[in-house]
Amino acid sequence: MYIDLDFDKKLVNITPSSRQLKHQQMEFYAFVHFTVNTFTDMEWGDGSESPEIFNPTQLDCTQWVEAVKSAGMTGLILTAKHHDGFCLWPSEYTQHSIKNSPYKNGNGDIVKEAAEACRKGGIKFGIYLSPWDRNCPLYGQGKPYDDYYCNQLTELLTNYGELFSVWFDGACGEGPNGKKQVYDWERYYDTVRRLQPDACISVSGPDVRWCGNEAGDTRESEWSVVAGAFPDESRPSETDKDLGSRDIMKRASEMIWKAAEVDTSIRPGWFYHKNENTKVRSLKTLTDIYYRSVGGNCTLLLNIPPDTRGLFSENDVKRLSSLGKKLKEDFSRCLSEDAEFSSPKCKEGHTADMMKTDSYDTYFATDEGDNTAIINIEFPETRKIRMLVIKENILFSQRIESFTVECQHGKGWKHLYSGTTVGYKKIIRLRHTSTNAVRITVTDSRVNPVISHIAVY
Ligand code: FUL
Repeated sequence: MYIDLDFDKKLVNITPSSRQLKHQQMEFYAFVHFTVNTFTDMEWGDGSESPEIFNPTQLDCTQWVEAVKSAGMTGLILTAKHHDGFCLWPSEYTQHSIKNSPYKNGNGDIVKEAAEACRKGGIKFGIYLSPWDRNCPLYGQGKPYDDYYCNQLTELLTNYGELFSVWFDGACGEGPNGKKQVYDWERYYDTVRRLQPDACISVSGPDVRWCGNEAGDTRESEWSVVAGAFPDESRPSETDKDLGSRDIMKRASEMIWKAAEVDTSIRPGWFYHKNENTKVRSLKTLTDIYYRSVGGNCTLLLNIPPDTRGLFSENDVKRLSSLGKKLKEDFSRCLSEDAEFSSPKCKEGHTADMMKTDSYDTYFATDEGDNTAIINIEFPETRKIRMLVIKENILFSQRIESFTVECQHGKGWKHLYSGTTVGYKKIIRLRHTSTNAVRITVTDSRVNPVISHIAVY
């Protein structure tokens, strides 16, 4: 295979910012969709809903946080305002908010309650603020609406502590006057950077990329090094299969780091609908989504919608805790801790045993330009293996293009898996196999592979 080493070197120059790295390490976190839609049984409100209908009678953000934590999630993003324009906090800039609702006689602030519950529960907090506002009369008028939007952003970015994500939805429909707004994204980004420099600006923003669907589907090859710009009309769409292969990147005029986030709901809708109480996704489906996303170089943003009481529904709560239990069990016994890691070749000081610890401080690598590697993991006795975790040291970019996994079988080796990208984390579920040893062969990588961790379960 002909490899252009100079070009590969350009690719591996692209690495995550510290905010992007922290975000990726969160792995799995929650989305909470809550607004007037919860009370009208709709997915999108049109902005004409009366604030009077918003009346959660038993709202308890601690219940949300406990449920989210039981699944192993590390953060929560709340829809402070969805397309209907209704604000879950008492914004100074509109009457279309919680302050004109019966909730706490107009004295409530659900953004505050959620932020505090997250902080107390030890998870991170983020906000979704829909740029599309179907209630605001200024929408579609250009600067006056951007002023309004930035004022609201400022309220959210200054009054609720540290945020890990500011989630911008690209949806841009008509406002109450039939006009569409041209969003001043650069101004929105500047506002976030100024007031919350550690927050990632997600989806319609520079830091975190939409995975391209809302079903929980993932790509086989997910690259975090993608094109920022193309010189011509050949730009792939964000739903395309290939966003980061060498062929695609050769056409790019700018290269950036932007890892994918899989956003999907635990139910068919983003908002609560009573008739979906029996349609909560099964444990198997959720587990599959988890393994394909978190174990496929993506983060996972799973939505759980509170009901009209302001609580997560019983079925959702049960499902989250079973998911957490299942994931804990799956990773309860590491089989490679006392195994012997070896490799026929490595860069000086970066031997195979350095992959035993899950840390970027120690890592395995081969010499620059040597883009293949063989890693042997020998157990003290025959073990039944079910799962393999591989993590690249992404401080050195994402490099692995293809690899295989085999296990020792009699005197030879039996093929178990062939894969493409690894990135932040690859989880490979293997058919239960009894073996003495596992062999991982990196068959192609950019410049040379740099792997921080491998574990067998
Ligand atoms: C979409 C919205 O239209 C949906 O209602 C939901 O909020 C989803 C996460 O993003 O663009």
